[in-house]
Amino acid sequence: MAITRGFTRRGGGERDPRLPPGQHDAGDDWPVLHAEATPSIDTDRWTFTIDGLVDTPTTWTWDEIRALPPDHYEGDIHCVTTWSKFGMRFDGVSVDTLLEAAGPQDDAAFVLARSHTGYTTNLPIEDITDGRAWVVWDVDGAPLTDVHGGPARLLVPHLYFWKSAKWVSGLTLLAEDEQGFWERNGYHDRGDPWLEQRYQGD
Ligand SMILES: Nc1nc2c(c(=O)[nH]1)N[C@H]1C(S)=C(S)[C@@H](COP(=O)(O)O)O[C@H]1N2
Ligand SMILES: [Mo]
Repeated sequence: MAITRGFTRRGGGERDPRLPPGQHDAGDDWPVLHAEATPSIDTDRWTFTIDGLVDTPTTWTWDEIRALPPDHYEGDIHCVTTWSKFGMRFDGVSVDTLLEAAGPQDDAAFVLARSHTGYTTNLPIEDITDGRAWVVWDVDGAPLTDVHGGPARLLVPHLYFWKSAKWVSGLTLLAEDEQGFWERNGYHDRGDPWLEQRYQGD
C-alpha cells in the first residue's frame, strides 16, 4: 500500500491559510463563551434599536426585522481565546440595511453594540458597514440557540468574536469611541485577528 507523504498530515506542520496567527481549528466543536447568565429571550420581547447620531432613531420588532431583505455570511469566525471555526453559514440581515433606515449622521464614527443583558462592545463604524456585519438568527440552517445568542446576535466575523454581541439589542452611533465590557477589561478596541489585536496595546 502506498501512502503519499503529506496526505494524512498537512505537509508536516503547514498552516491552514484560513488560520490567523496564534489560532487553532476547533473542528466540529463550537465553544460557548459569555460573561453573563444565559438569558432566554422570547421573540415577542426582542427588539433591535439604532439610536445616537442618526437622523431617524429606529426600533424593529422581531417580525419587522425578519421582513427586511435577507442576507447571509459564509466563512470563518475567530475567538480571542484561540479557537477558529471554518465554513460557517449565518443568515440574517445586513447592518447596512438597518443603517440605511436610521440614517447615520456625518459625525458618527463609532458604534457601541448593546445586548439585552447589558453586555456592550465598541466598533469603528467602518467595521460594520459595506457588507462586513450582520444581525443574524440562523446558523448552518437552524435557529441560533439561547447559548449562542438567540434569538439574534451581531456578527462581525472579520474581527475577534467578542465583537459579535449575543442577544443583541441595538447599536448606538457615537462621535467618540466608548469602550464596551471586554475592552474596559483590557481587550483591544478594534480586535483584528490577522493583526493579533488581542489586548490594549497590541
Ligand atoms: N452578550 C454577550 N455577547 C458576547 C459575549 C458575552 O459575554 N456576552 N462574549 C463574546 C465572546 S468573548 C465570544 S468568543 C463570543 C462567543 O460566542 P459563542 O458562545 O456563540 O461561541 O460571544 C461574544 N458575544
Ligand atoms: Mo471570546
